Amino acid sequence: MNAQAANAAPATLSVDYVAPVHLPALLADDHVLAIFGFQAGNGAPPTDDPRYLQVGLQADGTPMLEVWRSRYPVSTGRDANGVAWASDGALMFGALQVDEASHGDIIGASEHAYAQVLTAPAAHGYPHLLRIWNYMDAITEGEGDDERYRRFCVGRARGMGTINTGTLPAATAIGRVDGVRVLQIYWLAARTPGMPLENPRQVSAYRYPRQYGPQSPSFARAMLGAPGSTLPLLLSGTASVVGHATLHGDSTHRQLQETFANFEALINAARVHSPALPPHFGAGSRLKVYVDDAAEIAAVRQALATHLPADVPYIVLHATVCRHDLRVEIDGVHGA
Ligand code: 3EB
Repeated sequence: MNAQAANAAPATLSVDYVAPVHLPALLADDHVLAIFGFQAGNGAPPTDDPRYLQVGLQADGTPMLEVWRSRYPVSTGRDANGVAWASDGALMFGALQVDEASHGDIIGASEHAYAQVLTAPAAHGYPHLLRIWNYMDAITEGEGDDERYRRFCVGRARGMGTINTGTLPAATAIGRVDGVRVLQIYWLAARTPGMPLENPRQVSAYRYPRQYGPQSPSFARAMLGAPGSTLPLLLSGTASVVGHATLHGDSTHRQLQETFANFEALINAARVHSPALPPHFGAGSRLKVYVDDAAEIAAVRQALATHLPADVPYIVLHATVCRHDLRVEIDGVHGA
């Protein structure tokens, strides 16, 4: 452990959804680590603050910003390689947008992006990747191993190089429906390592069999913060996958049920190490719900009302899940 890590203040992060009218006040607050605006298309972002990222996913209903806040003041900047960042002495937010055509194709773009995802956090003194989000257009376009998601997995693994699968970050990889061929990636990294977790109901994604593509997906199912941190449990994109198979391909309702069963098992696995974590979603949880078919959003909202206590804030986004037979996926954070 280096001297910085030994002296680092414990990591702290809160996640909230707020109305966009609050953007100026949020930008003026130096405890804000990152802000995400969900809006399809490539319209100009409302600010060039490096903490703000416009994600090209259409939010259902009233637009909301996702805000990450720290207990510590934040420094920000943009590096020559295009990485926008903010850091608070314990955590680093970073974001990168890579034009696919400039790197040949989605394999080249993801390889290029991941070389930076692996080097930029370490260069800033936050070498431990906890959580990564990947957003790309038309994720299920292409047949068999030519599918864009499978090609993204190939480029991601090439860019990561030889990484120990036991240290992979939690992640989301979701399709935008905006036609913009730009890979959007953002991450949360830390001075001290977290604890990656797997789901006992699921085969580890990095061990998926060959039938899902030439390169198994490089992510852990969840990440716990280092002992002493007050980080919420960081939940990867979770869907109706049991073992390695998709279940209930014909029913969004049953896929939601299976997804919540997966979360319950994952949270139980986390509680072995962090018993103070509540066993069920509640006021300390924040969820992002990705729905494949926009026509099903109303029904999904109804189903969520039966699965979730009323005090769980969530947002619903129209997005393409990375397997044709997955109709819904959910990610989020879960804390006390
Ligand atoms: C799954 O369970 C659903 O490739 O980074 C979820 C979260 C999924 C992350 C990724 C993919 C990824 O396999 C898909």
